[in-house]
Amino acid sequence: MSATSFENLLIDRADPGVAIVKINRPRALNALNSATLKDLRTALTELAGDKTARVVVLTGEGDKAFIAGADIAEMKDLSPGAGVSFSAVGHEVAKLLETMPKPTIAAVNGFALGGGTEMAVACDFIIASEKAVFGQPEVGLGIIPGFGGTFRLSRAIGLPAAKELIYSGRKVKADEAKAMGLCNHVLPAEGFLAAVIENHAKPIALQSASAVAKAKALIVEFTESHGLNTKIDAEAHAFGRLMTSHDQREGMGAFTEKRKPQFEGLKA
Ligand code: CO8
Repeated sequence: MSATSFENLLIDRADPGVAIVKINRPRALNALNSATLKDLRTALTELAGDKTARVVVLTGEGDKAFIAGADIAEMKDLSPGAGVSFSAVGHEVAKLLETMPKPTIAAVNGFALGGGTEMAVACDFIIASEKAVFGQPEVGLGIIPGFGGTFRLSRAIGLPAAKELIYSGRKVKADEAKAMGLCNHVLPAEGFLAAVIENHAKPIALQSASAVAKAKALIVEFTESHGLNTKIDAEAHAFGRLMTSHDQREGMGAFTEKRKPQFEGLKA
C-alpha cells in the first residue's frame, strides 16, 4: 500500500504487484482540479519507486466517469500565469504515467474527456469499458488540449484522426475508439475493473519486472522522448495565452452556467 493517503484518490492493491489508482471525485465526474493533480503527482512518484508495484492501473471512482477533464469551475478564472502552472502539474502527471519504469494501464470506465483522454493516452495502453466515451472538447470551451493532447493523441491514432477530434470536439464511443486504435480492448461494464486487473495487469506483473522496465524505457526513448520537454513547454504556454481570452471566459462561463457559448470570430 502506498504510504500516503489522499483526499482525492483511492489506492488499492491486487497480488501480484498490481497498484490501482482511482480518481475519487465522482460528484464532479472525477474532474481534475489542482489538488487532485498534486495527489496524483505524489502517488505516481511513490509508485514509480515502489518495488512491490509492478503495474499501475489508473481508473475513476463511480460508474459514470474515468476523468471528465480538467476542472472547468477551477480553470474558469485563471490568469495566463496560473494557466501555465495548472498545465505544468498536469504535464508532470502525464509524464510520470508515460515514463515511470513500470507499465501504466488506463482502465477507462466512462467519460474520458479533455484531460481525461490526455491522461489515458499518456498511459502505456488503454482498456475501455463498453460505456467509455473519449474526446477533446476543449475548443468548445475556448481553449486547447493542455495535458499533452496536441502531441500524444496523434501518436496514438494518427494525425488525421487526432486533428478531426481536436478541431471538432467530437466524442467517440468505445467501439469507434477501438477501431481507431485508441484503446486495445473493449470489455463489458459489469465486472470491468476486475477483468482489467485479472486479464491485463496481472499477466504483466508475472513477467520479469526488470525486463519489462527496460523494454518500456527503450520504447519511451525511441518514440516520445525526443523533444518532449519542448512540446510540453509549447503546449503549456499556448494554453496559458488562451486564459483570460474572450472565448475562454465565454466557453467556460457557458459550461458552468449551463448555456451555449457565443464565440468571437478569428482574431487578426
Ligand atoms: N469540470 C468541472 N466539473 C465538471 C466537469 C469538468 N470537466 N465535468 C462534469 N462536471 C460536473 C458538472 O458541472 C456537474 O456538477 P453539478 O452537479 O454541480 O452541476 C457534475 O459534474 C455532473 O455533470 P453533468 O450534470 O454535466 O453530467 P451529464 O451526464 O449531464 O454530462 C458530461 C456529462 C457530458 C461529461 C458533461 O459533464 C460535460 O460535458 N463535462 C465537461 C467535459 C469537458 O468539457 N471536459 C474538458 C474540460 S477542459 C480540459 O480537460 C482541458 C485539459 C487541459 C487543461 C490544462 C490546464 C491549464
